[in-house]
Amino acid sequence: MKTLFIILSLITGFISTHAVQAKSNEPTQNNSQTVMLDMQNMTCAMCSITIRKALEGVEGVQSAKVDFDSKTANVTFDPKKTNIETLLKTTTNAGYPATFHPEN
Ligand SMILES: [Cu+2]
Repeated sequence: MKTLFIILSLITGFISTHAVQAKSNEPTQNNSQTVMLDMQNMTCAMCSITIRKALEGVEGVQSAKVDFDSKTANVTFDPKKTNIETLLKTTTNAGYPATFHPEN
């Protein structure tokens, strides 16, 4: 019984050590993607705050910068946790239908 416990500890220790190494070896670029969204429905500065808060509430969103003058949102997110479709749905649900703005 004691031997079994030692073997199990060795195995779990081995797995966790390797999991940590695999994680730290991943390039950080793979964990974030930035997109630009167009939202023509914005009518005042308060709208941009509403949109920013809605986007920041999405799991995986790392930062959301909403600009009222250009009526755009710059969103950085973890592509493993969320996606553009979810971001578009989120702003639409908040009252601001958005479209994906491809980089020029
Ligand atoms: Cu407004």
